[in-house]
Amino acid sequence: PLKDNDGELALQETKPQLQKPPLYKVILLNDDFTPMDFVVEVLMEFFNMSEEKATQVMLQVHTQGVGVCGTYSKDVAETKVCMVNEYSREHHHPLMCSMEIA
Ligand code: TYC
Repeated sequence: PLKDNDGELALQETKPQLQKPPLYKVILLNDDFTPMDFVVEVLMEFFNMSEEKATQVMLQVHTQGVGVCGTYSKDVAETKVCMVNEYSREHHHPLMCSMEIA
C-alpha cells in the first residue's frame, strides 16, 4: 500500500499533471507543377531554413510525396499553413501545405 511522508496510508497518490499542449507537424505535399525554386523559397521564408536544408526538404517532398517543414503548437501550425497556401495561390502555384498531429 502507498504511504505518504507521515507513513499514513495515502488515499490519493495521483498528482495533478499539467498536460503539454499537442504539437502539429506542418507538411508540404508534392505536385507536378510548382517550380522547385519556389518551394525552396517558401521553406526559407516561412520556415527559416537555410538554402541547403530547404533544398533537402524540397527534394524529399519531390521524391517521397510529402515532407515535414517543422513542428509547432496548433495556432502557429495553422497560421503557417494559411500563409503558405495564400502565398502559393497569389503566385498561381498549386503547392499544398497541410498539418497533422505530431
Ligand atoms: N514536383 C515539383 C517539380 O517537379 C517540385 C515540387 C517539390 C513541388 C516539392 C511541390 O512540395 C513540392 N517541379
